[in-house]
Amino acid sequence: MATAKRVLRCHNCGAILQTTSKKEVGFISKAIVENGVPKIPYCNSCYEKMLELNTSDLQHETDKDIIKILNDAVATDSLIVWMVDLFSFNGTLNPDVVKKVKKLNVIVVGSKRDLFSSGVTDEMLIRYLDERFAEEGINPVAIKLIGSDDNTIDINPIIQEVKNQRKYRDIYLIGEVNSGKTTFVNKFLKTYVNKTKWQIKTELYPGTNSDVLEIPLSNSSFLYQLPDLSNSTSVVSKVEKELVKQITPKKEIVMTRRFIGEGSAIMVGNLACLYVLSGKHASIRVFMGEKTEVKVVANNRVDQALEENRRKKFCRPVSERFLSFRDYDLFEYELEDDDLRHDISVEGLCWFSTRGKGQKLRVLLPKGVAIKECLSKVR
Ligand SMILES: Nc1nc2c(ncn2[C@@H]2O[C@H](COP(=O)(O)OP(=O)(O)OP(=O)(O)O)[C@@H](O)[C@H]2O)c(=O)[nH]1
Ligand SMILES: [Mg+2]
Repeated sequence: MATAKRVLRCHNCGAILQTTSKKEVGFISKAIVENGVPKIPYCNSCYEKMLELNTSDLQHETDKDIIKILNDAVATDSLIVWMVDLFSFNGTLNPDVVKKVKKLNVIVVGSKRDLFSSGVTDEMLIRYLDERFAEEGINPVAIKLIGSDDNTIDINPIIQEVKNQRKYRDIYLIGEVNSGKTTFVNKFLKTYVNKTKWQIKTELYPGTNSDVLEIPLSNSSFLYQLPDLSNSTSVVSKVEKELVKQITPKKEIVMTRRFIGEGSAIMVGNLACLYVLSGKHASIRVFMGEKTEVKVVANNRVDQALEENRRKKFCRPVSERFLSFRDYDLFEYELEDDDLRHDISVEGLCWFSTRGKGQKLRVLLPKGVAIKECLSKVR
């Protein structure tokens, strides 16, 4: 009597699994079968596609011109002023730029301080910036904050700090799109008096195709404002223009709380979602722009809820660019049980904050967007 042998199908495409022909459907490597077929088996072709689904290039795009210009900054041991937008910055710095400026004196300026409530102290934000830059091997010589894009803010303390640190050297001002460089320079120019033989001008930087603003500081030193660093890992670079307006806070950053536990998830429009995979009920704070909305759904309904939200727009912002789960990446974190407040930040959109109790969390976000877990910005 013959015994029955189980015939296995690929869990994804349903093809009958076979080890004989790579060209035919359902091919699975002999080695995998010999090591014991996985409980949920996939043919090689589906398996590779799945791997692609969950990985995407998180590299910042780096403009070659910026690197060329920074080579000059290195050669002349110049002072770097690095502006970061305190709302969207989540600690992911462009590694090529980091590598260049590491050996130089760097002053970090956090812009848009005015978007944080009065309960958030300068010390908290400065400590946050210090920790994020230190992680990348940069120990800033000073960290300053700047807020408000009207003219009420006094930037003299920053100018004084820059003067102290400069010691007759050139200054290179760098920062991502919208980090506040122009606003800062315009304020600086309000009280600037040109006592040099040079003019302020915007010119193609030698050997590049990039315009650089040059402000003479003495007859032999300049402030150079570089072109924008790429924000290719920010939600801002992935969504439609109108949506950028929606997610960028104009007023004080909103903090909303949801008390959720295992099996629940918080959607932020269709641009991010935090799932609680395991852990007790806990308060999760979401910090975001005033037009951004959140909604709690069951973990196992997230894909469906995203699909419904695209049609009904019950939780904004909704981008038309993300049509299915294939357009998102997933990351998981197991927080330490340290009772400290941790942030999981989605660059350019929001950050989730909760106390570390050893809970397991999963985050869904548009492919290529940078995510980072660290101790909280607002503690
Ligand atoms: N609330 C607030 N908004 C600011 C501040 N600084 C700049 N902004 C706003 O942020 C946006 C970008 O500022 P810019 O100064 O143009 O930034 P940039 O780095 O020169 O950016 P691009 O040249 O556009 O790449 C503008 O809408 C400003 O009004 C600030 O301190 N607080
Ligand atoms: Mg500008």
